[in-house]
Amino acid sequence: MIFVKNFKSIKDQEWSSTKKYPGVRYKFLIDKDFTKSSGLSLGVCEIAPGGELILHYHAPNEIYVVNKGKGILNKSGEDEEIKKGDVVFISANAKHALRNNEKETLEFYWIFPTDRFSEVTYLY
Ligand code: 7BC
Ligand code: NI
Repeated sequence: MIFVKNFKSIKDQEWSSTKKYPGVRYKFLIDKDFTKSSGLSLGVCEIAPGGELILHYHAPNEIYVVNKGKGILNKSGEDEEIKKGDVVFISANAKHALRNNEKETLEFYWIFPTDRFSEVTYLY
């Protein structure tokens, strides 16, 4: 089974957010809760200036693809600036965080090797 989905097609999907991550909002593009997909899932996340996806870890590996802006990636205690065009591999249970200290919104895609985002257990 193959399908193509455009970012514009999620215009109608409400942004999700959580109090844990101030200034962070996200939508789901390829995700078994929304699409006839399995094995992999992908969503898009925006971090507003001053916002932060706080330090966390989870059992599945994760990939980030930075699409807009710049951010500071915390790699289990070591900071590295990431920017548009960068891709990041985060191994299982590696602690990571991402904050936006810039004036421009940071946008990135995340990918999990799971059917859906909702099955990823976030630990802190
Ligand atoms: O963007 C979100 C929303 C909570 O999650 C993906 C980023 C991550 O590191 O797990
Ligand atoms: Ni993560």
